[in-house]
Amino acid sequence: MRITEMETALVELPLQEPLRTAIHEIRSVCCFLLTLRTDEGLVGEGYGFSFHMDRLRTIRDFTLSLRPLVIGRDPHDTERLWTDLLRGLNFYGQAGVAVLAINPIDLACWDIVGKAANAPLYRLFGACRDRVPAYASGGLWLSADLDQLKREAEGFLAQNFKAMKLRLGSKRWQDDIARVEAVRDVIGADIALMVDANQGLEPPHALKLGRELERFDLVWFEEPLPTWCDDGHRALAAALDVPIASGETEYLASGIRRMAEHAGIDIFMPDLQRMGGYTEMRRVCQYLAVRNQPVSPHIFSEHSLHICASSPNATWLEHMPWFAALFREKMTIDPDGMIGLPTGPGIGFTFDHDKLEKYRVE
Ligand code: SMN
Ligand code: MG
Repeated sequence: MRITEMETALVELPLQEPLRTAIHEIRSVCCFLLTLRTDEGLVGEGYGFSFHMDRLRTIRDFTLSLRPLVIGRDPHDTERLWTDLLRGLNFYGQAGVAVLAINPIDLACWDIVGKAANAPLYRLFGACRDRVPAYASGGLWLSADLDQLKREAEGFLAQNFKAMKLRLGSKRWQDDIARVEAVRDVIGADIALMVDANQGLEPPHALKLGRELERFDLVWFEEPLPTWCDDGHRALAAALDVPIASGETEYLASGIRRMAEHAGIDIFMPDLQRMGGYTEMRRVCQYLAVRNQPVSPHIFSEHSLHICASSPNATWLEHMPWFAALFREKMTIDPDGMIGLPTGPGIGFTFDHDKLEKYRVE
């Protein structure tokens, strides 16, 4: 089988309202859709994402520049192709745009591999479960006031979620504690709660806040410090009872390995597009399994489902609803807060090009 064509499209999905985290101002969700066609008629789909359309165009252009390395290749050669793409981009570094540009190609190749085998990807990867526990992540932003937080937490419970994530990073730690209290008041003690400071804190502030957070029985305290701050994370993890989660902003296995060896992180959250797709993502999850460390993939829920269902050390799926509009098939949350794996071949979520027409930009 050979790849014969590579097509791209840009879409901008609107948000109901602008969102804020400790470091992001989010106005819309920009996605770059990639379609690979083959001489056997099978089609593979992958996508990348950014909050900024002009910067996403640069990623798209990097991906298109890889065309000569992709056309004519057998999509089953995922490892060989991935190595060639990374080597082809070596001049631009092993992080950032160079790696983000590889991700949609790798996803689309794996989609074809699954379709050729007529099996959902997680079954080809080696299944360990058919449903995964999910936490709600599309809400409880730093931009929400206490009343809005309470309404959103109630909304998540009504949608069957048994876990949810709250963004922190207020100037005063007391304000963050009030946010946690407001959400715990609504959800009670039995619903799992995570918090995410999005790298927004200085070490002394993170330590003070972390100590105050210990009484809320949190699943994790995510990205308290800048991603590169290994010494600070190690000190924090040693001082606090609440588990420290991080990794979404690291690139490739080398980034996750540095963090695992030096930062004392308890829970790892590799991000599919910063890993450059499934090929490296699976390597990273297996590396963490060998270290007996838990993993909870960062966003891209439809695609991360296959990682959660084939990694014995995966704990929670992050349910981020932003990308649902891209696909014909939809995830559903069972009464016990679990999400089932798709039954269709490959990724099992296919671009809804008709509905996406109105979001297209060029
Ligand atoms: C996050 C996700 C997507 C955009 C901004 C912030 C957050 C998370 O760090 O982990 O969900
Ligand atoms: Mg995060």
